[in-house]
Amino acid sequence: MVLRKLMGVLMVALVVCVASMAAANVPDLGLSTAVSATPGQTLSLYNLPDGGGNAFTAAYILGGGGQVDGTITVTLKDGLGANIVNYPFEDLTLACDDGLGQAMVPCVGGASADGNTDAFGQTTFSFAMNAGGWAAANTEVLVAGAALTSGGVALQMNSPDINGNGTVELSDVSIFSSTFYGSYSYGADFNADGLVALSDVALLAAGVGSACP
Ligand SMILES: [Ca+2]
Ligand SMILES: [Ca+2]
Repeated sequence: MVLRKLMGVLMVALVVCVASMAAANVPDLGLSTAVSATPGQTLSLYNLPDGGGNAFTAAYILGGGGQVDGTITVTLKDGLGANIVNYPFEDLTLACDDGLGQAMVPCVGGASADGNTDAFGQTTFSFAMNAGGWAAANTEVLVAGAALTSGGVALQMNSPDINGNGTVELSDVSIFSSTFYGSYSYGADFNADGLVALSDVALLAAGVGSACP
């Protein structure tokens, strides 16, 4: 009888132990966080498929006002609140999708973190991405393909690769022209100042011929 009770206690201890092992070192999407270096302002990033677009440190303020640091810092925590150290950078990626058919389209491996997480469970997104496409939506941080439930950052994405096919070519120029002479589209407002103007033509020209590596 005593032995049976003891076995029962041992079994419970084993189950608890296995459960906490499962939570340890596995990123918790609710406890892990993503923050912008310039919180409280909606920013916009100009991307090119060949990586020649802007670094996050030179993000445009949406609506005009110049460029500020839009670096994203991610802190990875497990279900017990402990830092996740040395999590692989290639499994930390960004997505920007308005759910209405417009999205940032990264090249293969083109939107991953700067490096593996450090001793504090942290890494950043600061370097220029390899990406095209656009969306007037928040940027989400994905951990092994799943978005943080704690929320994304107020950073929109656009690119002269307006159609998001990985190359800035004639069809993008044609889409741009129809916006330039037609109604406003954020997708063609590369400096995000609220107007599709000559300064955007310059940013379009700078991107012509750019392609995914
Ligand atoms: Ca294109
Ligand atoms: Ca503009």
